[in-house]
Amino acid sequence: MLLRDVKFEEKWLPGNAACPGCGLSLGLRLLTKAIEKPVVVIPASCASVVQGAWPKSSASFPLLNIAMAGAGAAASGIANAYEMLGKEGTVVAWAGDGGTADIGLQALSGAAERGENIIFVMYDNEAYMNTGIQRSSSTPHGAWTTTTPEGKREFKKDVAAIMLVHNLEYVATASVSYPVDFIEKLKKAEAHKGTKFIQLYSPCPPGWRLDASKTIEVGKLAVETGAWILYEYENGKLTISPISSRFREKKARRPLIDYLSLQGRFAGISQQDIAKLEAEIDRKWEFLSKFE
Ligand SMILES: Cc1ncc(C[n+]2csc(CCOP(=O)(O)OP(=O)(O)O)c2C)c(N)n1
Ligand code: SF4
Ligand SMILES: [Mg+2]
Repeated sequence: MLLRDVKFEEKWLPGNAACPGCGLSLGLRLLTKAIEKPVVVIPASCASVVQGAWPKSSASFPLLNIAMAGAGAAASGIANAYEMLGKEGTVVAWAGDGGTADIGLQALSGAAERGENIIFVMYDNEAYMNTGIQRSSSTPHGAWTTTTPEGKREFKKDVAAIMLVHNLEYVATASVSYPVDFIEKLKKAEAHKGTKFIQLYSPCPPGWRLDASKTIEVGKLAVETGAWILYEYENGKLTISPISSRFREKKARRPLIDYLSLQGRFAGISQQDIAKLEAEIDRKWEFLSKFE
């Protein structure tokens, strides 16, 4: 698929309340270009706010806003109801990193264990943005948030890896900086049975202290430095996506500082913490290679 093959029709309408350069808003737009009949469940997050209030909502598709912990459970119920009623629709849980990695992990794991027929997208902006940029378990080591003023001490929780061991038919990582790759992964996910999981890199300019014009650039740098690895796990086999496979060798990657220096949230990071982040990137590549 090429970018020119992506359909022009817009179902996530412009004029919504997202900040300029918002990754999750771009992600939702791409979702509606990949999935013909999306039925979307959104737990409390920026995604519940930026859509606006009915009847002036930007979402021209069925959408249910629910409590923060329950995306996996609500999506399960809707998927079963659609099946029983013989209604057509692809049920997608669209949850932030807080609503997935922390509050919401239990409902997601339960849905996966039951094999509910849903696509769960964790749009990962690496903090609780809607309530004022608090750290989540998905915030990277060294990043400033309002609750980690000197940089987060812990490392990012790897939710996609947690989903890998749920033995799902399809697990993938994607990025709003690579729209065709994300759309193709959504289409693949839709074709599989049971619970499918995609972790989507979604920059948040205010939360990352990033210039709003740099959303796509920072996502590309994340991939080119090896910090965000695009891959898919399909029927028991993990494949590094072609975009990321060019950066498998360490010497092919750009220096991590190119990625960090674009974002004010890393402005105070020490050399020692940069070295720890680099080591974590190497560990992640090594970890994924075990599933190939
Ligand atoms: C159980 C519960 N705890 C806290 C909140 C308050 N709350 C609403 S949105 C939000 C942030 C969600 O973060 P995330 O899921 O990462 O989405 P983002 O805002 O970053 O898009 C929080 C903490 C809530 N609604 N429910
Ligand atoms: S705060 Fe961040 S995630 Fe929330 S609407 Fe603005 S850019 Fe998007
Ligand atoms: Mg978040």
